[in-house]
Amino acid sequence: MNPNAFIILKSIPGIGPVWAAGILSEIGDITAFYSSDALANCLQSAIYCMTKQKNMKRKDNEAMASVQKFAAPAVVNILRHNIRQIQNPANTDLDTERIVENYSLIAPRGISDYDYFLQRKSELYCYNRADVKVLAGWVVTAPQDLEKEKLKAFFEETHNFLAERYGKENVIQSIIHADEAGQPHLHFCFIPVVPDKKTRRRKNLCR
Ligand SMILES: [Mn+2]
Repeated sequence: MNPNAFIILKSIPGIGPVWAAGILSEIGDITAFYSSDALANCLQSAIYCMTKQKNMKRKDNEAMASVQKFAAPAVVNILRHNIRQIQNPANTDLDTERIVENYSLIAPRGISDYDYFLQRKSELYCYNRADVKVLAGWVVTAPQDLEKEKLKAFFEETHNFLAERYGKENVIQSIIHADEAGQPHLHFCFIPVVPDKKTRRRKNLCR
């Protein structure tokens, strides 16, 4: 594990020692996993722990983070949903007037996010099975008491930390939503890639 990860994570406004330690202990260091199954299990327990924590009352000065995983058939829709290209989304609390406040932390690539996803995925080895989780996402919600002027820095630092951790080339979307009820939050979607020691191929998280 990168000993700096805790310090870097904790330096993000709103992520205190408790959350930093929590995130690191749930997810560990992705590069430490040489087996995709080990990583998948870790992500699964992360989701489980984060779900359990939902029942705990969050302090106003704490950020909230949770993990999502998606199999291939869900990817195109989740990416479109994040950029508000779904006509009749399931969440009805979207405020259409505030959609303009949503923004991306990734420079335009000239191709759609889904096409970039397909392109990057084609460079990786991946089990050919329908249940393989080919996309993962962190949802990081800003602390309730963070001043508005600090929101931008909060999301940028969180993005930089995660992009460094999972590899910039694996980041598919990094989008701030300000048009939903509750606090603004970051959707950071990436292809979870682990190095395969045996074949030395770059390998996708596969389960
Ligand atoms: Mn959202």
